Amino acid sequence: MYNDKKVVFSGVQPSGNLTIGNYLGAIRNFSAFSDEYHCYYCVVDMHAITVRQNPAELRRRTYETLALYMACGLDPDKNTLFIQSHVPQHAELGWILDCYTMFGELSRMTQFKDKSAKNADNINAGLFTYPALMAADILLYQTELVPVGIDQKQHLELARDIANRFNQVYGETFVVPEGYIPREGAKICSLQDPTKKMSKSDTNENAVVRILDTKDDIIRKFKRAVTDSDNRIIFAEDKPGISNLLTIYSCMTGKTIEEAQAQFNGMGYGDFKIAVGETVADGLAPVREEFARLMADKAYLEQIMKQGAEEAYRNARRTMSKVRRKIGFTEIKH
Ligand code: AQP
Repeated sequence: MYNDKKVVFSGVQPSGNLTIGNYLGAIRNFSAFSDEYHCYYCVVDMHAITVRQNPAELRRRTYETLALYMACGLDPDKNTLFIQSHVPQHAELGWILDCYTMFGELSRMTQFKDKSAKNADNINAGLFTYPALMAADILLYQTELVPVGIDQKQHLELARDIANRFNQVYGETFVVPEGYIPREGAKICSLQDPTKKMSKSDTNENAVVRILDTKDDIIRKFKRAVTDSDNRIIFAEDKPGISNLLTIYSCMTGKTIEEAQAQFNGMGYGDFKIAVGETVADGLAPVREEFARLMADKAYLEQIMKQGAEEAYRNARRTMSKVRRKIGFTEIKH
């Protein structure tokens, strides 16, 4: 805890155009913490390069992700918004924590298994040690709470294990963080395979609704969403497509699943899909407008990056000096 406020940390990879999964499962929930906590929201570009990125696109998406944070309601004067690679302590602590993370633990990570299968020609060491860098991101700021979607739960548990292990060896060094997984929207699924989560790097564009898609594109994708051969609009385990659409609708409107079911009772699937598409497109319209305004002022975005990096750097340094002392690194006075 610094400045008497407890800390929240979360990050998003600029590894693709963000989806409504990233929005509903994570970003949209971030601003709720801004008053009570010191919030660090990071664009984790170092994580993004665990999968090969086009340099110009990575740079553009880094600006875009920062602009999206703000367009989704994060005030840069109330939250520390920054880019991971601008604060070198992430890499420094990441390496140290690699040495406190077991090969067996990393081997069990389902995201590593999924991403290795998808990128069989580039199963690099960074992809494998990704969770140790994520632990560093979180532990560097003495974070209490990490708002994430359910896919990050396993990584977060590993971050807790690493923190506990380090604390046991060296005495209290890190706050052991808790996850904050939203009750609704923690796993938004693909529109083409609703048994899988929606991912920004999915190559099937019909599977993914992006925050910045046009209204027409959003409605077209929802119209093509995979459902089933039944005709009942109910939330049920054997109806993943319909359940996913009901979840998306309920997250966008704030209505409960029961209210949504009652509202669509008796409607055909075609009309239901259009109604969900329109709700999503209209709900995201203000975000798209604010995003366009922010992206037109690159100098302003750079000023926010600088302000965020300086603030993050100051607090990251405090943790690092403690860590270096505890593990026995020598220090020189500058
Ligand atoms: N489908 C989802 N439903 C709910 N939450 C989700 N998140 C991601 N997908 C969903 C949450 O968004 C935050 C940022 O995710 P990330 O950028 O760190 O990477 P990810 O979890 O690997 O997300 P993607 O979209 O699947 O990216 P790629 O395709 O690059 O791997 C996290 O809090 C995540 O839980």
